[in-house]
Amino acid sequence: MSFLTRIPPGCIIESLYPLGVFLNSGADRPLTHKEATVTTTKLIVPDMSCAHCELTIRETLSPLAGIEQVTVDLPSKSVTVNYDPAQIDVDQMSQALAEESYPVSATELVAAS
Ligand SMILES: [Cu+2]
Repeated sequence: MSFLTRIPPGCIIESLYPLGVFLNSGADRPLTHKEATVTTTKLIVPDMSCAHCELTIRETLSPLAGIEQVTVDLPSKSVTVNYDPAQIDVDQMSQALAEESYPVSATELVAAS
């Protein structure tokens, strides 16, 4: 948590993570403004039903350019993605998942950059 003290007051990063999601928690370096241009969106994927689905979804999204982090939650059938909006958008993620037979039924912006 010590890195928090290095974020200047009023830095945009504070408004980025209203849900307490810290991308680089544990990283032994200060967050920069460049790294802060990360958007978080939740994708609802109703067809995921087991750990295998979870793995497929993670392996589909993770390699895409601009994807920073993929967190799959099976019980809520949601995929929380941290990404650089300059490199990839939600439509591209949805399309990649649809091609793997995991269509996205809804999306919810969690935090914009
Ligand atoms: Cu499955």
